[in-house]
Amino acid sequence: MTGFFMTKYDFSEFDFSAGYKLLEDGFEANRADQIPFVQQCHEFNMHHMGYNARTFYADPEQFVYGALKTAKDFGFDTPDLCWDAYNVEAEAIGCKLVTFDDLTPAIDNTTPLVTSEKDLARLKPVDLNAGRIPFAMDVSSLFRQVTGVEPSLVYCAPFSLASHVMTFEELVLQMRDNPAYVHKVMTYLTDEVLAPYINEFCRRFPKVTVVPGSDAVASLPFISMEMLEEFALGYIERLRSLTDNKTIVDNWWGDSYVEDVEPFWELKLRANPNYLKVQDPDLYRVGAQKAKDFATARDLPVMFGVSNNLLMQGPEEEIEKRIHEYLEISEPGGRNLLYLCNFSAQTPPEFVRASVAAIQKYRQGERPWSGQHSSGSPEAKNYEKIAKKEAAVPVAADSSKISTLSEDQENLLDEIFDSVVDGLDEETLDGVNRALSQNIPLNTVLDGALIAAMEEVGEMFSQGSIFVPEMLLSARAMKGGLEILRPHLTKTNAKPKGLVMLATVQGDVHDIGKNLVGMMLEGAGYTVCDLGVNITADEMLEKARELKPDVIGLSALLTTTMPQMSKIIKAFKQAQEPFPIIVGGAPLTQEFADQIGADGYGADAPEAVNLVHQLAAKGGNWKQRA
Ligand code: B12
Repeated sequence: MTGFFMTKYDFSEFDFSAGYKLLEDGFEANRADQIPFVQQCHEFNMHHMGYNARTFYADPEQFVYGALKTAKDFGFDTPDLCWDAYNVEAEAIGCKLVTFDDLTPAIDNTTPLVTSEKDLARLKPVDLNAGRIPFAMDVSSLFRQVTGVEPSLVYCAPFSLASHVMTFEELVLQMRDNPAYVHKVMTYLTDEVLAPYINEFCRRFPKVTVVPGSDAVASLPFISMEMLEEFALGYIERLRSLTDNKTIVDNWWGDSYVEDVEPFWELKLRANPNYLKVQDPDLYRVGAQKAKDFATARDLPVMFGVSNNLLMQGPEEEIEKRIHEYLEISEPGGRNLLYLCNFSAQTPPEFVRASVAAIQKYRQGERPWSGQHSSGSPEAKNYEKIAKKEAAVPVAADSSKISTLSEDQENLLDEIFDSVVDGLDEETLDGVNRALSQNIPLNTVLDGALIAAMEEVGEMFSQGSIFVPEMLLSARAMKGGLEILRPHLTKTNAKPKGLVMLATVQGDVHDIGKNLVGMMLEGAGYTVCDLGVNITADEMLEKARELKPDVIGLSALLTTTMPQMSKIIKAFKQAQEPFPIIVGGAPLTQEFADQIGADGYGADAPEAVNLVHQLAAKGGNWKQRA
């Protein structure tokens, strides 16, 4: 490990010294005459080189050669040596890594590594020869050998790592229920996994001064600012003190979700005192000038991140316009960096070329969009927020049953409703128990309090007045209430509204959104069978034949995995299995859903519930067609 490489690739064709000089100068006042750019693009490198992902993410020589060759082919200032940053440490301590032929590998946390303090006690300090830690070290060594530049180890920050080992939902719920347990998990990950790994890296590469970490999970609105400060920032600061202040984290999203963004930026600067980084879509919504002013007032460089969606979808003119706007706002005073946020395997090479061409054009003084700034404008506020369809009318609670209740009983239903909305488990359980002992009809408790409360929560989430954690807490309170009612409902033959089967498609392990959809559906009275993540068309077919669901819901968060949805729908059509299939996930649109022949598209969890209501109200399409 980290020896001298006798490599079969010819690295002599590369010279990025000018780009690295520019990059270094970009951080220093009045040194850079041009604004340097960096890009995240490991998957694009793999695709451009025609490599298989299983070797590319395992063979240091192929990985480094692919990065350097692609950078040269496309004229990047410097190559991107960042690998799949979220996976290495998790795999090394025992999480399951799934690999693919044409996509970045991913951690499958369907069966979490840590579900209790007992599991935690069994975990050992990280073994620095486990998983792909040797790959990460070797990539760094080889990179230094062939470029003469010090490498940077990109690590997975404590909070995102905790979401891998515990699952995101459990992490969020336990932060409220048992914060001491979460602190133990975070301390283990920080002290016994990340610090030893990073310190070993710094021992091997003593000239490295900055070790950047990735922490996308610790973003708004997935967690609140308070959670972020205590559980994410707290351990980044702890890690900094254990690593001679070399570690930083610079990729929290969600700047546009808070009314006053400056306190959020102050937290960002504690995680990364070196510069302020803000990326699209938040940057475009909040305004690049605002970010620039904030950084300048603190005498800090600023890094502007250009939207991966824009870079992938174009058009070229919009790419140029955005890049020129950010470069122009960057310029006065120097000390800026432009970040092209993720070229994926699906980003068309012509858009990558257009991005570099736009930068070169600007550098040469050709500035057709000069003075035309739109980030931060009123129109920009909704940038990349999916246009809301007109919300379907939710199924109303059966008010005829409620009206026969006494005033005390109605007050009790209100109490249960409020407990669910506020995410209070014990109060919800207590209220449901009291409702049972007072013989309030079961369906009234269900429809008039529990389900009605989740409808309210869904509405609040859609309006942006609550964040993901509040929704998770409400869903769990609702579930607790439902568990008490369930045996009684079964006795009275009350049936669930229907069965919904959910899955994240093959190649994709994003499940936070899908799980929320599942919880909201349970909250709305459906039985949910969640197949998990990375599910193939064959697995879907087999399970659907067994369960005969009323509706199937598919989720995808990556543009590279969206085509899997079409594959599944085709497989069902070919097999003449007429179950209605609905689709969702951040990069999807109604047009895409129509194009692949889905039976519906939902932009968020409340819309998913409405869609399922509509399809189930038709009696379940598949039953009619069968
Ligand atoms: C958290 C996160 C992760 C976590 C996922 C943890 C987990 N357990 O899910 C980790 C760190 C593991 C991760 C990994 C990766 N990620 Co990621 N990740 C994110 C992030 C920050 C948030 C996604 C999220 O959870 N949103 C919150 C939920 C609530 O929203 P949602 O999923 O959209 O769900 C809602 C709706 O879409 C809808 N919905 C969802 N499913 C369904 C289903 C149906 C049927 C219906 C009707 C509705 C519906 O309802 C939900 C609730 O309202 C986004 C960036 C961002 N700011 O959005 C990037 C992002 C999605 N990731 C991205 C990338 C590139 C990756 C990686 C390749 C990283 C890398 N470079 O190595 C890997 C890929 C792993 C894999 N193969 O899947 C890109 C995707 C780019 C693209 N468009 O293709 C994004 C956009 C970041 C970026 N700009 O580059 N990621």
